[in-house]
Amino acid sequence: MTMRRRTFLGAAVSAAAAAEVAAVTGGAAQAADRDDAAAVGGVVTDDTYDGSALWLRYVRVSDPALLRRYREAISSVVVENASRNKVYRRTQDLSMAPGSAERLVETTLEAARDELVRGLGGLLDRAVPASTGRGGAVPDGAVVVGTRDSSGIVRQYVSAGDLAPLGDDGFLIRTLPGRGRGRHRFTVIAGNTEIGALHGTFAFLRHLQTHKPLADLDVSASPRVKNRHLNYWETERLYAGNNASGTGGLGGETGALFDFAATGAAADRNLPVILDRYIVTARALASLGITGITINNVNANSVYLTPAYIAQEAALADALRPYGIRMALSINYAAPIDPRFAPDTLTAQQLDPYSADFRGWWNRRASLLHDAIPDFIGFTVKANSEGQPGPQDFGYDHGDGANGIAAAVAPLGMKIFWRTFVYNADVDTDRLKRAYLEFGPIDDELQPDGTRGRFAHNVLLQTKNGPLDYQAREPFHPMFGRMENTNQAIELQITQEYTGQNTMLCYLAPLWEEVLKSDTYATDAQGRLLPKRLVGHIVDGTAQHQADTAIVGVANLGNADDLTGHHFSQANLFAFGRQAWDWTLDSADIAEDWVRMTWSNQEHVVATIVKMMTGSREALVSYQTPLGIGHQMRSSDHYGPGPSEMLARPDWSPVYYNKADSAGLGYDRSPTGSNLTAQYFPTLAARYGNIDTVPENLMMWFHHVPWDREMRSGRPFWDELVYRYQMGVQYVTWMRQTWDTLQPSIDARRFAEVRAKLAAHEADAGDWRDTCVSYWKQFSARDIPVDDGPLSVKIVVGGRTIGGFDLSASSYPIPVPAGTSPKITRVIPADRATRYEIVAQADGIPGQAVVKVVREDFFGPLVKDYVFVMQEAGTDAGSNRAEGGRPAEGATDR
Ligand code: BDP
Repeated sequence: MTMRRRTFLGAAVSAAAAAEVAAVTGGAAQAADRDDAAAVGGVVTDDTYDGSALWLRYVRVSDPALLRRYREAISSVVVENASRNKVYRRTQDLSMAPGSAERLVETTLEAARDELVRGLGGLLDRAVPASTGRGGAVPDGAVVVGTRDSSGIVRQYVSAGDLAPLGDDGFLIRTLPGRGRGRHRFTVIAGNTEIGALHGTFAFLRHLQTHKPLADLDVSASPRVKNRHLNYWETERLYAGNNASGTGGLGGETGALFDFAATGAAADRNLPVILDRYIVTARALASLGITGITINNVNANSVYLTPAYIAQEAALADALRPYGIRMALSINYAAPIDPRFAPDTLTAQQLDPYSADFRGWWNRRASLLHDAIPDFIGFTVKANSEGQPGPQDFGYDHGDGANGIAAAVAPLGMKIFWRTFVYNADVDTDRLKRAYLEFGPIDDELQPDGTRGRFAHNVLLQTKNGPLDYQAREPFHPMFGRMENTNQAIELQITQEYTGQNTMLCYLAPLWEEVLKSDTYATDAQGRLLPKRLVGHIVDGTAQHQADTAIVGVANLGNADDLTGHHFSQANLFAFGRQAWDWTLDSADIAEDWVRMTWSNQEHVVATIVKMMTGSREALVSYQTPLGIGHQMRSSDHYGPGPSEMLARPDWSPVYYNKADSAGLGYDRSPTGSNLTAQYFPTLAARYGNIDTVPENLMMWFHHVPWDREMRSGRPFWDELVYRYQMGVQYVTWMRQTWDTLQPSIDARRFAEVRAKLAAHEADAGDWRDTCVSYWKQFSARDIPVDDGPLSVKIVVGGRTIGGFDLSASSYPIPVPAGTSPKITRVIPADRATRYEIVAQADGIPGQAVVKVVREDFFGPLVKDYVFVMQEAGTDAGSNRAEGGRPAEGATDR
């Protein structure tokens, strides 16, 4: 049993094994069916599995009836001319590291074929052989992959007209009746390009991985956004390194995904050697339809432009190319003065973006890249931002700088992704207004030919989703909709810098969905509302018809076994890719697919994990930055709370954002304050500008909120604020407890790893709550609210009703007069929707009772285990008097 599992299940089916099956078996299935259950109860477990296959884990279909149907419908893979269109390969001796499980393919159709052999073999738990399909009828149960060019079968069954609307990247999947008698059927997966067919291959496998019915498939899909791109910051905000501390590397590696300069034991694993994890990444990104990776940090090290590195990059590009993943680099604007390029260097005076010197230099560098990597995408540029050099250092603006480099690389077919994450303090006192003030006028500028907008056609402005910096909640960036004349890219952060890093379970797709589906209320030049005007429409070009479009995710990959540092962070990469392909998708549906592909198809497991995920981001907002307060992160790591921090740079400081004082909390960006609201289109400017109409979840983003302001719940702002912090934590408690219930259904290693993360998550969420609430309390000068919170209860002991429990406390001393029973005779929840259970009673005094209180709130279930410590009344320990004689927050007689 164990041996068989190792051979056939999931990640254990190596590419080499899959290729062997494909090559050796030809048309005849050689392996016997494996009808016996793969594991007890039809649930597949491999208790050592480490997560390294990401969502491409092809485990045996656990539902026996479904497995039977799949096996009836699928018997072989047919790929004609799989080896004909060899992709360009620069590195002659490209090779996998010794002992690798993955293998290099030379064509995209080989990648598709191998994936099907591996995937179907795992899912069906029997060999599904591949053939070249020459001659004769299409076999019953065949899965045929190709283009009209590569495949006679595709040509015969799929018309050019059917494929035309799918573009270069899209695909269709159809179940077709064979020619002949009986219920003969087969499946065709086709694209206009081999990459399209590969995308379809992964979509087909996903269909099976998520246990969807196979009969009469007729699916087609194509992406809404042209460039679906990762930015990989190899040195920064890396939470997935194999070092236990989470950020570094071991054994000479840096912890980054790609090894360029590893030392010691890992030195022989540097590129051009290809490691398994690069191919797993390529396959995983192809499964999402990702089109490119900028492989180095935006605070760019120019070493990536040196010949030695370019040779390594070429090898990586060679390995990624069959999967449709192209490469780009981040550059430093002033690279031409870097002595590492001597003798080909410029002086600072020559960094004039209009000069032939400057453009010539960039053209020469880009040409080196182009020679090595003919499909090189171009450059990502962070300029005049956080200390990076840029055109403003030499008397020019962002338009001049972007266009200078863009002109240099345009003849090579390359693009420039120019980041708008700039916040020069001279521009405005409100950091959030600065980017638009710098970029807006360039976009509006009248050109000599009568058109507007100075940015070149091969420039995309890359703008973070919000005007601050990847916070767990921000309003969308006001530039979306305001940059009618410029290509735009939205930049999302997949790596969880501000959202719990590799400790907290925070599913980010709801955040991105919220942004992409936000109504900009953008208008045309006559002030009429655009018919399509959600942020997603702006990004995909349907609102304002920009020629080029992009969605960019700052990736979270490293060399950890699970590649992302937290098993649930894999979901964020998955969701990013799915939303980049189609931003209209529902984040809960994406979560469901991921759970089925990654954990289990058992319905209760799916429902439970999806529920955990979908509320997790709102919970994090709640215990970190509720009601629209921005950036309260500890500056040292952006993980923990730092509400009292004031740094040398005000706009890096939590106090700059919270503006806490005795009147209230929050940053006034309304017309009475910084007037950021005026950067939004009129409908939103009015809505956000007025404290009575601003959504409560953005209230402190735009207003300084008085402590006593009445909130929609009827509570004063202060009470609501404290309850929000508490609710966020109690959601994490619910997640932790709920995960424990899944133990029988989850493989042991991953179960334990997630369990440990959730325990740390809960403790750290509590730290956020306590640090922030106690700091705000110094300004509000109000008591911690008790008794009417979402999880508040009173208890009756010995005929006395006792309440006043601060939800943040971990236990509550209850004074019990001598001779009285310590039993809780009643529990009185503040709200009727709240359920409770007395889990334990005290047997005597001293003793302990536990009451579990549960309710569903707006972002999910909340749980609080009240631990009551019954103590003899009158003793010191049981006196429950706080300083000043006021009843303690823990136990008040009512
Ligand atoms: C901030 C990160 C910093 C990045 C910067 C950026 O803390 O590491 O360099 O964003 O996007 O959030 O340029």
